Amino acid sequence: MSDFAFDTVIHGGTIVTATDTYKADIGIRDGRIAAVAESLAGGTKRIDATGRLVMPGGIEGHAHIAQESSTKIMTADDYYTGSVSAAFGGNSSFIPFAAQHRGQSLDDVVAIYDERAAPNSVIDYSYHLIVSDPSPEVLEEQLPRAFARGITSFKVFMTYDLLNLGDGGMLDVLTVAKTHGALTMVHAENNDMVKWMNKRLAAKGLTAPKYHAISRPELAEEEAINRAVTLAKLVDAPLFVVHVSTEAGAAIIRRETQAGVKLFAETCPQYLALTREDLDRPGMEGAKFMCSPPVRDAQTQEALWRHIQAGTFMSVSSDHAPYRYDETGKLFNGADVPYPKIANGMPGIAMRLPWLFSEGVVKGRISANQFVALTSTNAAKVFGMARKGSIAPGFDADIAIWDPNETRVVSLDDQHDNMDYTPFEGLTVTGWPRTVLNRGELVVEERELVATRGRGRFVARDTVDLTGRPGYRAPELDPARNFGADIAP
Ligand code: DUC
Ligand code: ZN
Ligand code: ZN
Repeated sequence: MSDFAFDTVIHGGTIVTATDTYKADIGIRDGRIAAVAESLAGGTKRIDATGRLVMPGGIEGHAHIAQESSTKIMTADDYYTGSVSAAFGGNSSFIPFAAQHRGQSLDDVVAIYDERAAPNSVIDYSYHLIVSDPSPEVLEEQLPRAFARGITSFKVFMTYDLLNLGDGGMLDVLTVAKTHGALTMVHAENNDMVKWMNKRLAAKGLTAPKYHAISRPELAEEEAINRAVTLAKLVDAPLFVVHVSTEAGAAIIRRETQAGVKLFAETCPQYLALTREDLDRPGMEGAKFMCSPPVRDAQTQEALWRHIQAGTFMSVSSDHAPYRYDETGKLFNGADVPYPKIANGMPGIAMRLPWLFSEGVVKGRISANQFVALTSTNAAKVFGMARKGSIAPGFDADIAIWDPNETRVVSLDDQHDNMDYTPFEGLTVTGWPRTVLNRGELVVEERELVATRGRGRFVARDTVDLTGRPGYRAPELDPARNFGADIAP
């Protein structure tokens, strides 16, 4: 191979993957990594990465972009601002949700999100579906069609009246997912516990935003995670528990993963960075920190860090759910409404990686390799993006070049989203991505956006990789036990 065969050479940097840290150059041709070697000459473009860390671009596995909530409040970010913000935060691809509202066909949902994403995204994208209406047509025809198109994961809810599927609905969708090699993601909070808490709080007039954090008890998450995992075990289907916010929930994930259950889970920076005291602000300001499940306390933060260190979580995702602090978002239903009428969610897609690098790697809680696994490599594997998430010949040239020493105080200007606040405002963060490539093309160059709108491509994803996860056989559904009832999915 000629030295001059590369479109781009990144030279002089320190490569960090999920397993290794070493000095080498990277040669890129036709959007892929063509060579990794001690020294590479040539390249139509040469990028000097001296003193920098060269890591796989982040893969954001949990974001709400151009998505209406079940009560019809639209997120502030569309696929342009959402992808731009993601890229400034070191991500080279993302997988937002495409949400079904009851009565809608999944074919229509996918078509709507294609229209929203394709002309706008500056980075590669895919979707997780949100399934709220598992009718026979959805289960038997529409979901399999979506899987065949490479949308191989979907989220279901155990809470919210307009989304909650009930245990029977969960079993139905888990079974379809298992049959097609797809992955069910779950928002696990006990709906009736939350409604009961809401009723008690309302009766006493306790409706300020800070009571949101009280209304969704830790036990509601613990109970629902336990139930979701048990339902998945019954049908031996893979399950991904999103936004785990409690020590007890994480402990269930750890125990059942060790037992071989086909289980995956994530937590999010807000559960490590914020506490319920952040909701206790004058007037409605606490609404900015409302998300579900809610942020908890310092003891929980410590416990979640220990679970990150021990490998309980396969990823740390942003759960970017941007609702502005105005009448389009948080104050959609009025400037002085009870907390159940305020949209749940906060922005953070640009902060996920810098915050985790600073609090995790710089402060010595996790290695840089663990950081890469948690922010890119594991998501690529579990969500079926075979060509992404690492730096090696044959992989897409999805690369983030970081200055590990740059220290800045977080401000709204750094977010490049369509928001009017960031919950991370004022935090001091060390280590920032400066340049991001996606399939070899520069998206952000030295903190300047250089990508054109709509350059990102849809990624058709593979089925979930369950290597090393033997699963669980319920005796009553085990043909080998010969109970004479052959009904196992
Ligand atoms: N669940 C999410 O994943 N994000 C925002 C709100 C919610 O309930
Ligand atoms: Zn959720
Ligand atoms: Zn979410």
